[in-house]
Amino acid sequence: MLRCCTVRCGIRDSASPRQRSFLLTSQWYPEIVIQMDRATKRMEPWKIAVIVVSVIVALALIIGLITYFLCHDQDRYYNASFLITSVNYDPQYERQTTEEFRHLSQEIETMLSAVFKGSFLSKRYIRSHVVSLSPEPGGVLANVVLVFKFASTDSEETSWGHINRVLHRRLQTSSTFLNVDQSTISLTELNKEKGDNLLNNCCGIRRQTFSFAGVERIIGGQRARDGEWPWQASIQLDGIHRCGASVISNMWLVTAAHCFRGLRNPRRWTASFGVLLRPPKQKKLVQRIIVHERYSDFVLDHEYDIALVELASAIEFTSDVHSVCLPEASHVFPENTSCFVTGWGALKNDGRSVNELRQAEVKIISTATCNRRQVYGGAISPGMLCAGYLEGQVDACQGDSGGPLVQANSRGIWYLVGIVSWGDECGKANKPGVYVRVTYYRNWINSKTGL
Ligand code: 4AZ
Repeated sequence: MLRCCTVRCGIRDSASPRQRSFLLTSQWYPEIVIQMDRATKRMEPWKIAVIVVSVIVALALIIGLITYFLCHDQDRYYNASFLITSVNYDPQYERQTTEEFRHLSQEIETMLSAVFKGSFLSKRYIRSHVVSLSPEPGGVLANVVLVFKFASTDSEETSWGHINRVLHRRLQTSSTFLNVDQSTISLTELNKEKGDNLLNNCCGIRRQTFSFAGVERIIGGQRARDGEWPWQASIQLDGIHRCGASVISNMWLVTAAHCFRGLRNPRRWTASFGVLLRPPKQKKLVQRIIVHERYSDFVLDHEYDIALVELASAIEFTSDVHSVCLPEASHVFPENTSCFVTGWGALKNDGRSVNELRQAEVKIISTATCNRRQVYGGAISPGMLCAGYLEGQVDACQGDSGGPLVQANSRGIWYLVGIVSWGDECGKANKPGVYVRVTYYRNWINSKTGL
């Protein structure tokens, strides 16, 4: 275009640089404008549309990004500690899974929930979780992780100040049972990593609340979502899924003994974690397999169907992979209460395993009912537990063996109730799933793992 312009404007080669420059500004410029004007006029409508749409999209993106960074909510974690003077320290508070720990923690969490829900922070408060109860002169020192949702525009100092003020103003007077010494209240902000770490190191916790859409089945059921059952593991022989298992610490899994029938060489076994078998979130080599010493590969009465798997290296606990709580040996899970069984097992009897983890809601059936002649006719021993429905349909199946049957307590903490063990086919009427009763083997688990 410029070359064509030189000819048309008639700039003389003999003109001096000053003259040239003058000629360029006074004579070329209008011509260029005219030319460009013509070019624009000549531009095809679709090109104009593309340019306009691109500009609009770019602007929307920029505005979206700015609003996201300025206005989106972010979880903030805090560590609160305070002395409770109305309770004497009980050595049972040392372990998170005792009834005593559960009871006091529930009281504390309910109190904190009332404190924040009754304050101007009600919409910001998400949850509180007691992580430890320790002895202190004059009472029990409670250590709690608090989770809030603040807009990213709220400054850290302001959020901390609001929470601290509410704690100091309302904590003392909020419970009739718990007396909090105000002078001991301390609040520190935790970064996300530290907050997540503290929560992920507590057993039986789920990152978020998942709603259950009625009864879902492993046989023909719906898939579980990321982080929904973070303690679920797959144990694999030569890289192929064989059984389910439950994470009970960063080094130990618990599963069914029959998974290792004739195959007890740990070097052939690996464990994977995460809702998908392929690709998994984490994978670990197996160091040691401990099958219950009274389990027999040859006696088919399904007794002592429990085994422990020690990993070669520790699992890195995340929101998607961490442990379930083990119940106390004395705990009783009442009949007819709801549990969930999860696994990659078959969707029909003698079917194949699936790649996506599935879940099913089942109910605990009393041993008396399960031992009825038309059900299992006396085959259910004290170390076993039945769960499912006498009408059938909802059940665990082949490939789910070794996997968890879990129940949430009133604090929303999940406990391992059973281990998928056996059954007469899958989903048949009067033939519910039979599970290893974890409370019955609680002391055996402790004797092997120290947990
Ligand atoms: C199995 O063979 C198996 N319906 C597991 C669970 C059930 C039946 C069989 C329960 O691994």
